[in-house]
Amino acid sequence: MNDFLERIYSYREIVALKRLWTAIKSLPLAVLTPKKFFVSLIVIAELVSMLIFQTPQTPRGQKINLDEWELYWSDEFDGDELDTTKWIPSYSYIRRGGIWDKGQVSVSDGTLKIRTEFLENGPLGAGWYSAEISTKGLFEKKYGYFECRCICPGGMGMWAAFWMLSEGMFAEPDGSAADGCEIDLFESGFFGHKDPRRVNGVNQATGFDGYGEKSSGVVLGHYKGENIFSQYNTYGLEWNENEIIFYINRVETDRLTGKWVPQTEEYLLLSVEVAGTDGETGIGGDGLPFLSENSNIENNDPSIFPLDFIVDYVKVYERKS
Ligand SMILES: [Ca+2]
Repeated sequence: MNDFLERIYSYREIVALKRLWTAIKSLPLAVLTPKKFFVSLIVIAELVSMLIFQTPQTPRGQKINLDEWELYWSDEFDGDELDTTKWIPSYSYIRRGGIWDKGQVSVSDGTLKIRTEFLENGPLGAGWYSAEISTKGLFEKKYGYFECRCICPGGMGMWAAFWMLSEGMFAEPDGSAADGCEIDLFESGFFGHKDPRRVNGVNQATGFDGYGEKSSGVVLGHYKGENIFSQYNTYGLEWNENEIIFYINRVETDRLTGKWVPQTEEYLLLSVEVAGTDGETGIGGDGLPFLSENSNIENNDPSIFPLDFIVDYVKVYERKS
């Protein structure tokens, strides 16, 4: 049945269909308990809405218990500048519709801020500036629980992300993530979407074997957070030999096994990207299906800028032995 479904639906729709079937099957038993029955109806309504309108799903999986884990590495951004023993900030270069520059990175009040704004006289001239920071070469790790607590920048045509990458992503394609991959613990891109039901969610995704013809990728889904543009939420990934398990606010959204599980060290990235191409802002773009229809940064009320992606911490845990 899976092969048949895969020809018709994308991964996340198959997951929603399976969850819908499970919820429908549970209805006859749930009817004995009014509360359970009511919850089952809500779950069914949400899944039907996801399948028809692509609305975000509420995370409903297991909760991670951090008592079973110990802190291994962290940055709580307590100083007054970026700790460059942990992070390398991007140097000036054009990234999609904007420009990444380390001047857009600051640390204050216990938080990291990646600022997005239009600069007339930026290092590469006039343009929309934001930034990326990465632990490449400074901190790379295999397996663990990786979590970021942050407030996403609420602007159209831009998105924040907490992600992982490995050099193996760019190696000879081998049909798996074993030699390294990209994992997007979250990408926020729905601000300003014409359908308000889609706004308060993020994408979670992963892919391996580069970004060319042999690349494989999957968008796990579009999942709800709590007012992600004004409140702190946590986005996490549990990674062991057999699985990668995605979380929002420590509740599982989905998991992948087999060829999707990297078996080599990965580094961490935090970034804000501006939609467009070659430094020209624009709507959408290749490989950016999650962006809102209004996704040109120029469509925002100028008074929202400068706009910060605010990160309270990044923490990495190791399972207690
Ligand atoms: Ca590979």
